[in-house]
Amino acid sequence: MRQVTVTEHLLVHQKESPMATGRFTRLLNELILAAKIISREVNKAGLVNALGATGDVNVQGEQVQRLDEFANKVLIHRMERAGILCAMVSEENADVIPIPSQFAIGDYILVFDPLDGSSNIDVNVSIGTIFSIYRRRSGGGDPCVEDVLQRGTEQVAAGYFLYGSSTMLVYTTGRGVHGFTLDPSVGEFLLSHPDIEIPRMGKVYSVNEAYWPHWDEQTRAVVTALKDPDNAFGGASLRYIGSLVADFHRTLFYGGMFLYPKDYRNPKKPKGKLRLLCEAAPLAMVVEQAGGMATDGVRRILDIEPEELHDRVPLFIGSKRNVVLAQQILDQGT
Ligand code: AHM
Ligand code: MG
Repeated sequence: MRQVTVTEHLLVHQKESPMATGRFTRLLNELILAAKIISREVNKAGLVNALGATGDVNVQGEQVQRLDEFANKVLIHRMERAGILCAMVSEENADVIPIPSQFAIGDYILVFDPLDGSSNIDVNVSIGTIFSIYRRRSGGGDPCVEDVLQRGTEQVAAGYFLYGSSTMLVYTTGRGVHGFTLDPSVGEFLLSHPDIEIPRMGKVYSVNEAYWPHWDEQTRAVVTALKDPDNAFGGASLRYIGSLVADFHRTLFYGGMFLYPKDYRNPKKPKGKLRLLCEAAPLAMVVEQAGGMATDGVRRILDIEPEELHDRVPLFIGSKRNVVLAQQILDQGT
């Protein structure tokens, strides 16, 4: 059987793009190597004392897990040496991560959530790495925060690695969405899901419904509609893993909608929990490229101008029909 490796796939795309210099392909290849290292560590986590918390609290006020820290270090270590980036942003770091002066500087910016779904690490539930790539805005000199604060529409590429029952890479460069599965026997990601398209409508909804008391009336009305067998949503099923990458991945293939709304009565989460740059924008690019939709309840996620590196945003993401229907219910309250 003819099997296409991710490198081959990247090279074909590089050839099709008039702007391609090969640097972007190198960037993705470095990222893939980092993800393979993380995947290896995740797979043997229970054996090598890699589970549990470090005792530190990150910039988001969350417990840092040992594997969070490991994944963050691997990504920074590999990517700063690649010679292609001018800066990085990690969910785990408060500020922009500069490229040390001993390494070559490029003009791409990498934004990532090193290990999404950390709270699931110790119980062997799927987790993932989310990434997003931009070009820098300004010319030379040290890149500043403004270089990084770009709308999702400016993303050159975005995707995620899912460390699940198998390790997968799903990514887009703006020409459709493609999925690759890591074949551990050869250490290569092989094309397993070309041209992924999300169903136009799906019956599965995904939300942490324990937050019902924190939601406003419109959000409650959306979730009530999702349960109603007579509603246009079609009488949904609920699935919630608590790992965004895993919940998103299921939504991408089965259709439906994932939502993490704002917590109206929770002063800690007035905009929900998820981060615009590290989580929402990359998945919004993937879902749109697959024919789906992502909003914050009012605006298209990709059009939102970030104000700060770790801005949070409510997220409604999935099949177009589901997100439009949710939007219509939310609009009724405005
Ligand atoms: P993390 O990036 O620190 O793991 O946090 C984000 C995670 C998402 O993966 C998931 O969708 C969400 O937190 C779950 O939050 P909650 O426990 O509030 O439902
Ligand atoms: Mg996350």
